[in-house]
Amino acid sequence: MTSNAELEVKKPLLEQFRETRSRTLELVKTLEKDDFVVQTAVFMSPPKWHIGHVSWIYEAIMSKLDKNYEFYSKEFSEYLNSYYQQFGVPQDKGLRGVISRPTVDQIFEYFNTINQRVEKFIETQSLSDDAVRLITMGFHHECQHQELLVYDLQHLLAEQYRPVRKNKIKSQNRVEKKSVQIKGGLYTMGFNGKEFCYDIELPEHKVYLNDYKIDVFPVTNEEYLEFIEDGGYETYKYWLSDGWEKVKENNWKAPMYWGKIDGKWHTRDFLGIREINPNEPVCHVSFYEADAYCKWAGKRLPTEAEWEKAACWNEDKQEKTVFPWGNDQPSEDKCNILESYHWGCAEMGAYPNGVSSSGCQHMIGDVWEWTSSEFAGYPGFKTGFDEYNDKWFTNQKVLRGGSFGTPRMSIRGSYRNFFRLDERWLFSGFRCAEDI
Ligand code: AVJ
Ligand code: FE
Repeated sequence: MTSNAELEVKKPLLEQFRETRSRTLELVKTLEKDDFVVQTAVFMSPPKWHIGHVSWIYEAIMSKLDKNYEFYSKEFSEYLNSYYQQFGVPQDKGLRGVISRPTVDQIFEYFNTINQRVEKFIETQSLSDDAVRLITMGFHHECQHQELLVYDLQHLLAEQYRPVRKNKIKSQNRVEKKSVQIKGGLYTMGFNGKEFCYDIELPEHKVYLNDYKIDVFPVTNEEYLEFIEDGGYETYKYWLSDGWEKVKENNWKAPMYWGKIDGKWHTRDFLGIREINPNEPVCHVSFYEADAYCKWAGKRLPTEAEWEKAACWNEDKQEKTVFPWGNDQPSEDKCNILESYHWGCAEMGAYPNGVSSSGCQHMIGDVWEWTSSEFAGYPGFKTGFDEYNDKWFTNQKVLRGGSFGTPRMSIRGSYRNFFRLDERWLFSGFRCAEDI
């Protein structure tokens, strides 16, 4: 017998689960079977692996909540375990695409079986607050992989012939280049909403900020081109030493996916091969490139605390909001990410361009924004799931905001994404800050 109180928790949990699972399937519905197996780079994963892995994580979660839980198959667990030593020795990431078994069909069968198991688990187990939190983390994990899957699909498909589609991207009408001033002092950073957040967004804690300036818009392609044309990639003095090494080692001359055709810069994405749109935020740059641009421009990257305060602090009301535009979740129709992927894909400005009360724009839903902050636990950090986030607390930088590929339900102002300093296959850009 399920009580009403339990139903109140279980019903939305089941709804969120189904919504998340069907979004995963939607994302791959136009693929051919051949597409599912290919891994186009060591940092990518084949679509079939994502489909399996997002399912496997629910098994990992259920095994933590129910000591008697039996995994579907040892072979599947070995292939689908990304990096959790606690569940055995994970397979080498670079080899995910050289394995033909489990087959694509078997992976989909697995996906469906796990659907039934999770639903049954939610329906029949008595769920503590911690159990609800862990299961919800499974949904958010799946959201993370939906975005990673989109990166991988772009890498897989943009490399191959595709007809050029009509460029549906809205131009952003960024006429004036300007920045806003933010008052310093003590700022309490971290998540303070009611819904789900990751362990790394907690606890809320005070940081001291000096007064600073931050740009209203992320750096655009047009602005970034000025850096390129001014010899940015050929001038050591703009670069961190490690960054300069990467520039030379990889022969970087522009952001990832850029190439010159008839003397003009083009990019390759879900729209096909198209000329650079000067108004879009620059995308597919590494931390090193973002940092070098800032140095060239006489500016700097914001810290993540500065980014968060500019995005979510309402000075008039003296309160922090969950999103730059307030506390309301972005609505479905304003950011139909699936529609974007399938029809001209990846539209910039997929989320409401809620101007933050500080006056900043496009802080969420265009590109992830590099910050100068090292990825580490906040003071008082407690792990929410061993190995998920906390073992990555070295040699990575925090990105804030969220991209046009981030699912709506997982977007919020306190979200901390993190990548290594030379990674640029994600939807990454940046905005500049300045001291006063
Ligand atoms: C936060 C995007 C770096 O890609 O490993 C996926 C997200 N964590 N599964 C990653 C994640 C566990 C993570 N990033
Ligand atoms: Fe994962």
